[in-house]
This record gives sequence, structure tokens and C-alpha cells, in this order.
Amino acid sequence: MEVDYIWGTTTNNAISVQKLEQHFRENFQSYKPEYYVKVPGRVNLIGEHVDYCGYSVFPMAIEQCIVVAAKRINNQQTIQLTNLSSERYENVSKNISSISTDSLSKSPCWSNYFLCGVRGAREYLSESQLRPIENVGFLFAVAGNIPESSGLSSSSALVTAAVMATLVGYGVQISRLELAEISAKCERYIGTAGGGMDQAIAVNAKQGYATRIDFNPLTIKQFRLPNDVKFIVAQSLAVKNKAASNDFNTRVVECRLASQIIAKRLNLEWKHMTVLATLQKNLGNTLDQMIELVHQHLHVDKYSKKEICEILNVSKNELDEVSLTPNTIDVTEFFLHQRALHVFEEAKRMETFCKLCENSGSASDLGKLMDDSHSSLRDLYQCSHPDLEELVDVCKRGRAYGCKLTGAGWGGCVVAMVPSAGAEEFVKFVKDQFYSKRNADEKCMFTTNPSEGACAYLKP
Ligand code: ADP
Ligand code: NG1
Ligand code: MG
Repeated sequence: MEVDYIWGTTTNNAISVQKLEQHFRENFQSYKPEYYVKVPGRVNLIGEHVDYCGYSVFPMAIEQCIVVAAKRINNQQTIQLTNLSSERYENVSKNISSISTDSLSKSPCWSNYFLCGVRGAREYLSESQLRPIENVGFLFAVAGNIPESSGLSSSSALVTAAVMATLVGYGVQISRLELAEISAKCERYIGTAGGGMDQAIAVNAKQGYATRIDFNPLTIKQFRLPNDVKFIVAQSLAVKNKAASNDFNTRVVECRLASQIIAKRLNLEWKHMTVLATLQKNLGNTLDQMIELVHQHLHVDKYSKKEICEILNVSKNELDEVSLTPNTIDVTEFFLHQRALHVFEEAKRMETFCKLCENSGSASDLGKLMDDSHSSLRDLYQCSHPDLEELVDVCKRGRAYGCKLTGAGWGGCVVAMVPSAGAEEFVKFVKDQFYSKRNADEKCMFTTNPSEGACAYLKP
């Protein structure tokens, strides 16, 4: 009997390559895949909602992943897409050279995430590289077991897998850092103004390690986690597609406006200060000094668009152009003090967390930082959800050292740090207290083992 290779082996819904290959053949006239690409999801331990402000993050890859089975087709320009979950994700066929950024931002449907990646890969190529492959099309079949819209970065695994599958098919070599950067750039075509954490960890993760990611320039440093604790991810069961509303981009824009208003108050070139870390760099300040500036220059009450225009001395149209995204121009109120305070304090927590990991700090100190991160996300950043709050409460009662939402929030998952010796008891407690009332099963929770980053295979 042929061996079936599976990915995401410790999870109940591991991906079977046999099934994916069979699906590929059924949908694509009995052709066999030529190669495979696998890209993992991630869980972020600390440094939440700071990457797009230029601050560092501390995620690790999870075992759950996106797998793409692929084949090049000569003498045609189409790309054909199919998904193993065909009841949820319809087949799509598209001319490869006519993927427009306008059409990608119109709908966050699954195929548009994939096409963002194909477009991003093609933008990376020069005219002379594109010419000989003008008449190369692709067959792609996708399978995934990352819980979707749950803060574990299924979207970026999908986009990054599409970039890789396209470049591998074209025979183009690329460094991991470049791959992460182009994947982050092209995922923005879907409409979310994310910072690049998800794609950077998906590509650069190393088995057994958490990764510190710094931006501008993108740099990666691997860290061992304490071995007497386990990190457990649990779904709140509330889901949130980040590109389907303007909540995520509103936070990005609030941070941008906070940065620009402080810059204006300090007589700096405010239009260039689109990112809080750039403002800090220009001022040569410490994070504590930045926190002082938030208290001095940003009021706690909401800002209206009119007030912001008056402070910056611009028209509404100019503000739309300089500071807002297409889906935030109709937002009427902005909370700048709270968002900027979260970012600077979270950046401090992330630095402390890394130092504690390096110097064998205590689990309770690490856990306290995770708890503080969560409180700040709930109260200052307002990106939690009532079901997720109930889950955090259960995790704390189950004696987690620390627990926080992971990813963008508004639902999704929490990550809890628990003593290794008490992990089994913890899982049982959360099942009893949270999942049993919801008739949900044990697939909703898993212990994470830091996994390897993206790979391409000729055979699985
Ligand atoms: P996440 O927190 O998981 O990144 P997003 O809202 O950013 O959530 O993206 C979720 C979207 O990604 C889904 O709505 C779907 O369009 C796409 N997606 C994720 N996983 C898959 C998959 N296995 N197959 C097809 N599309 C997927
Ligand atoms: P999720 O929830 O996985 O879509 C988002 C952003 C990250 C980061 C986190 C919050 C994208 C692709 N991802 O993740 O860049 O800002 O939220 O820390 O925009
Ligand atoms: Mg996402």
C-alpha cells in the first residue's frame, strides 16, 4: 500500500497528501501535481498590534498549515484553482496576466487571497524574466487546516503559499527575507494594511524556536522557550475576517493619526510620520518618553475627523489622501490616546519578554506580561470579544501563568502559558468549563510545538 504523507500530524484534521492529489486529478483532467508548497500558520506570544507601527513581535509557527499541490501548464495563460474544501471554496479560473489590484480589494473571497500572491510573485520579476514565461499557466489545488479567521494567520499562509508556488513554478530563486517582504506587500491588495509579522514568521520559522522579528530592516532572531511550560492555543469560536470590515484598518489609521498629531505638535514634518516607530526614531526618544508624549499631546476623549483636520490644518480630502485607507474615510471617531499608549507599552512588554526568555526568567513573570498584554488589547485597543473574554477567564481559573488573545482579535484564539506538569489538567478544565456548553470538541484546543517555516517539495 502506498504511504500517505500527512501534514499537521498532531492535530485531528491533518492534511492527507493522497486526498489532495486525488482532488487534483479529479479536477484537472487526471494530471498529477509536479510539486508541493507548505506554509504554516502562527501564534504570536507577545507584541500584538505593533508590527504595522514598526515594533518587534515574538511569534512561533504552528503545525497547522496551507499546502498547495501545483503543476505548470505550457502554452496557456490561465491559472486554475481548486480547494479540497470544495463545499466552502469554489473553483476559479483566471488569466494570469490580468489580475488587477482593484479587483482583489473588491472581495475577501478565498481565491482573491491566492491571486494576491500570484500577482505579488509576478511583480517581483523583471520584464526580461517575465517574457519567456508569458505562456505558462498553472494548476493549483489548495488544502489547509489552520482555523480560519481566528488570528492564527491562515490568510498569510495562503498568500505566502501562492507567492511560493508561483515562483517555484517559474524556477525563480528568492531569499526567505525577500519572500516574506513581497508576501506582506501583496497581501495588502486584499485591503488590510497589515505589518508583515505573519508572512515573516511563516517563511523564517525554525522548528523548536520562537522568533523575534524586527522590522525596517526585517531581521530574525530565534529564541528557545522555557522548557517547563507549554503554550496552548484555544479558539473562542467567534470568527472575524479582517478584510471584511474596517475594524483592523481603523486601528492602523488611528496609530498613524496619533503619530502625525504628535509630530505636528512638535513642529516635525508630520506627513512623513505615518508610523509610530518612525516618530520615535526621529525624536531619538525612549519608549517611556514616547508614553509621556502620548499623555501630553493626545486627549483621552474621542477625536472627530473635523478636529483632526483642524489640528493638522488640512481639508477632509487631504486627510483622506495622506492618512486614511479607502475603507476608513467614512469613520467618524478615532481614539488616539488609547491606541498609541497600547503600542508603546506593548513594545516595552515585548522587549522585557525577550530578555526574560534569554535569561531564564520565571514563568510567572512571563505570564504576567501576557496578562498585561491582553488587558491592554481589551481595554485600550478594544479588539477583544465577549466569548474570548469568557475563555480568558476560564484559562486563568484553570491556572494558566498567563493568557492573551493572539492575532488581530475581535474573536479568534487565545494563547495560554501553563506549567508542563499541569497541561493535561488544564486542557480538561477548559473543555469542561468552555467547550462542553458549546458542544464543541477537542479540536478547538491544541498544544503548540514551534514548527518549521515554509518549504517546497518535489514529492511530499
Ligand atoms: P486569519 O486570522 O486566519 O488570518 P483572515 O480574516 O485574515 O483570518 O483571513 C481568513 C480568510 O483566509 C478566509 O476567509 C479565507 O478566505 C482565507 N483562507 C484561510 N484558510 C483557507 C483555506 N484553507 N482555503 C481557502 N481559503 C482560506
Ligand atoms: P491576523 O489576525 O492573523 O489576520 C493581523 C495582521 C498582523 C498583525 C496582527 C496583530 C495581517 C496579514 N495580519 O493578523 O500583521 O498586525 O493582526 O498583531 O494583516
Ligand atoms: Mg490574516
